[in-house]
Order: sequence, then structure tokens, then C-alpha cells
Amino acid sequence: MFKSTTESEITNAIVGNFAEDMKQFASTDVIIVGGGPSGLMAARELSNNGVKTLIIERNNYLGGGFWIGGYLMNTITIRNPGQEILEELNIPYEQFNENLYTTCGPHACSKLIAAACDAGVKFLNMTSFDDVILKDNRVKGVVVNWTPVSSLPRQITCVDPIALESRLVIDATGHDAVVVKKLEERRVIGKLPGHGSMWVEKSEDLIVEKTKMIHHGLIVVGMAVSTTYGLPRMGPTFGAMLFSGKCGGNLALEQLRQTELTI
Ligand code: 48H
Repeated sequence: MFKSTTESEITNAIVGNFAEDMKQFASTDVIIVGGGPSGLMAARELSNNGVKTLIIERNNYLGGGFWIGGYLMNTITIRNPGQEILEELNIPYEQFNENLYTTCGPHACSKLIAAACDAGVKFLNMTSFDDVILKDNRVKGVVVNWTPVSSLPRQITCVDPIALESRLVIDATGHDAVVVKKLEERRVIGKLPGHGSMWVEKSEDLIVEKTKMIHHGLIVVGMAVSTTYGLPRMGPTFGAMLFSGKCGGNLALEQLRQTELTI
């Protein structure tokens, strides 16, 4: 049966690992804010290429909107050629018609999370983005706090956040685009249009096309691209989230290589 272990050894194992991770990731290559489908894809791409990558996620769980297809139903839809990424991740899927595929949300999401973990991505969950580190007009990292602290009224949680440095930051926070919005709030960039109404045929190509560096040191991926550039939304279909994440990861890789900032 189970071998002898004390309560304090269990506590030490947890605290020790957490402290070690924090020390290692206080300064890293890429910080991705948001652990939804676009953030996870970007992180996997980077980690698979040897880049030290950290995801900041405000929830306890990763996956964002990828667990559920829409209207609280589990079927995820993916337009051709999004199924190529499902194949790459070994996610089972079915063909619905000539151009549309379906997959099971919990299965697809857990496989994507596992793929990011297998690639070596580190996570800080229950951690909320609070601000950017901005030096010489370049984003150089993020300021974060525990989600429970961020969620409580200011007057009872006067707890200062901490800062994590990185060479690049990726905003993968979906509709909210919180990192880009922070730059808007600071008047570093102009007013954000917010995403437009639904137009499936237009939106997905545009999101991938517009996945780019929005400001020095900051790349935007996924639904946050729509919010940033005023693109139409696409509803519960996820091909563009996967491709945009992958594309943002490759863009970051290129930047790190170009500027010889890589590890
Ligand atoms: C830390 C944060 C913070 C914060 C948010 O919403 P997501 O799934 O985002 P994407 O872009 O990967 O995928 C979008 C997709 O799920 C979707 O909503 C679609 C396709 N909508 C179409 C339509 O028409 O509506 O994930 C974002 C993640 C979540 O896990 C959040 O919890 C997290 O970012 N997040 N993490 N600090 N301040 N804000």
C-alpha cells in the first residue's frame, strides 16, 4: 500500500515547486496572457521550438471557450482547413459536410491542453493580468495578481501585484483583449473599435491575416484580433483560433530570431 509521507512533506513539495517555477519564469522569452485555444496553440508552437513560454490564465482551468461549442452544447465546429490542426493534435473529428467538421469539445480541449503541456509550456493559473511593463515604448512583460485578489473590492485587498519580465507578450484573452486595451487606456495606441457583428465567411480569414504585432513587443492572436481591428465575429467555430494561435507563435519565433533575443 501507500508508503509513509508526512503532511509537511506534501506541503513542502507543493510550495517548493511553485517557488522554483516562479523563480524560473520571473524572466522568460514569451508570456502569453490567456489560455484559450489561440493562446494554447501559440504556446505549443513556441515551446516546441525551444522557447521558454509562460501562460497567464485568470481561471483555475485552461481552455477558455474551447470546452463548449456554443449555446452550452459540446460539439465544436471547424471549417476546412482547420481539421489539419485536429489531425496534427491527434483529435478525432467527423465530417459534417464538404467544408465543415465537428469534434467533441471536452476531447479536443483536453488534447490541446495536453499538447501544450507535453511541449513544455508552463502555466500560472488563477492569475490575472493587471498591467504591462512598458519601457522605451516597448512592452517588456506583465504585471499580475492572484485572481481572487483582483476579484475582491479594492478596500479589502490592498495587495500589490508582481511583475514578470519577458521579451515578447502575446494577448490571447479573447473578446476582452485586455493587454491591447491596457495600451489603449494608457494612450499608447488609439481607440479600439471592438469586434463587429457576425459574418462567418469573412471573419476567419481576416483574423489569421491580421494576427500580427500590434505594438513593439506585443502580438495579438485569436478573438482579441477581432476586438483590436473591428473584424466580424464568427460564432462557435474555432479554425481561425487554432490557426491564429499557431501563426502568432511563429511570428513571435521569427521576432525572437530576427532580433537575436532568443534563448
Ligand atoms: C488572465 C485572462 C484575462 C486576464 C481573459 O476566450 P478564449 O477562448 O479566447 P480565444 O481567442 O483563444 O478563443 C476565442 C473563442 O473561445 C471564442 O470566444 C469565439 C470563437 N468566439 C466567437 C464569437 O463570435 O463569439 O480564451 C481567452 C482566455 C480565457 O481562458 C480567459 O479566462 C483568459 O483568456 N483571460 N487571463 N488575465 N485579465 N482575461
